[in-house]
Amino acid sequence: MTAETEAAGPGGRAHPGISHNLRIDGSRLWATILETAAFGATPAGGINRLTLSPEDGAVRDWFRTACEAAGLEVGVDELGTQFALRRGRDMSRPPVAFGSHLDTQPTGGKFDGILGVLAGLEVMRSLNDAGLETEAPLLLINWTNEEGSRFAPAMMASAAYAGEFTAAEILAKRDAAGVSVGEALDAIGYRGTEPVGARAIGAFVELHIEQGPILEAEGRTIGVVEGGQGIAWFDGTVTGFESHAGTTPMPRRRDALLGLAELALAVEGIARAHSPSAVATMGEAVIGAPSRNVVPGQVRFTLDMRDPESATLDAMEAALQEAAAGIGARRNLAIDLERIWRKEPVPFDADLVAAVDAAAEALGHGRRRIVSGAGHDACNLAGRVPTTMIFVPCKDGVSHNESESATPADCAAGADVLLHTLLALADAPRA
Ligand code: HGY
Ligand code: MN
Ligand code: MN
Repeated sequence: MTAETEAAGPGGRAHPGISHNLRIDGSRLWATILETAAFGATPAGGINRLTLSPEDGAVRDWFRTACEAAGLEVGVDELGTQFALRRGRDMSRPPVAFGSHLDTQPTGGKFDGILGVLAGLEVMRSLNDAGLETEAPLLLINWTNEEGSRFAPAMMASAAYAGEFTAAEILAKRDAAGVSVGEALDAIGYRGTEPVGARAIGAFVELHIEQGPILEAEGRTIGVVEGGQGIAWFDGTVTGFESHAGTTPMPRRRDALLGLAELALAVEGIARAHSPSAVATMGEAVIGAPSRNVVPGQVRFTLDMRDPESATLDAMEAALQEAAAGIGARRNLAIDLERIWRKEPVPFDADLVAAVDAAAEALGHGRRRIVSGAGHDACNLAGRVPTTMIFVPCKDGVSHNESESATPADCAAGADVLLHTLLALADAPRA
């Protein structure tokens, strides 16, 4: 603990906006961030910890041990999501939940998702140090497969918790190597028995790095997040005709890769046509049976399109289909697109957003309202329980890159705002 522990003590007078003059232990939080970064560490200083990989299994074991050492009751559901419960005075109240994810992208950093889980652990440890018991219980969560890199869609476990998928549908999802979620859970021993969605949650607050440039550019410490933007994911295939690289005249080719190249530029144009809000990314492209001296006959690809407005997403998808049809006709290619996931833009709970704002003000942190460009488990929870998020800056707004970076001070500030938001919610008079 770095400060007085009781609000009413002499010199420990809390700001009117917060109930206790508590602060988390920033150096202990930072130490856990560096310690867990070893699980899947890459030579470039990032983390490659794909969901349900052996590295993910190891960090889950670390997390369970740390939670149990903090006196928390740890449970695991059918999809491997970990729940760590801290009992409250009134166990009839649904817990106030918080957390994020410990899985990463292949070129992940030390903070995306990880900060939210480890700051939650720090909150639990700090409450223990202060001997503070809350009215409502507290629940720290590590959601399975937020990133969606190995298994699609992203945020799948929280989506199942929110009722958007059944557990069976998720367990049957397969990765590029044909391994199912169920098989991968069994391989690391994290297929729990707790039914998905069975655990009550009264509210959910997720701390996360912004993963964008706004807070840093404006010199603000806290993002008071009002919602998440919409996301549409597509799987696609361009089919042409393999032919000899040396003997096939250019006009007679049905080159699938050139078709994809033209579609990629069309997608960029679609996003720019809806600038500055819209974004679109072709993150994967695989030539079927690649060979240096064969004209590509098939390319499989993925596409991620986002915008804060649902109608804009609709317009982008219509423009995409039109562009694909035109390119296919001109180049005599078949371009097949399947939308595999659509996440509507989601507003967060106004009362919880206000609670974050009040905590940030009481703690004296510069802040601004913001909408999340990234998807988060909170965006799924918001459909089922009162939910909000807290952002802190990351260096140059970079994320999903091994150089992802944040400062110890900003991480501690975010964790303090999380702590005091949770105290306000957990000690509020029963609704
Ligand atoms: O894709 C996203 O927005 C998140 O990082 N999974
Ligand atoms: Mn994340
Ligand atoms: Mn991410």
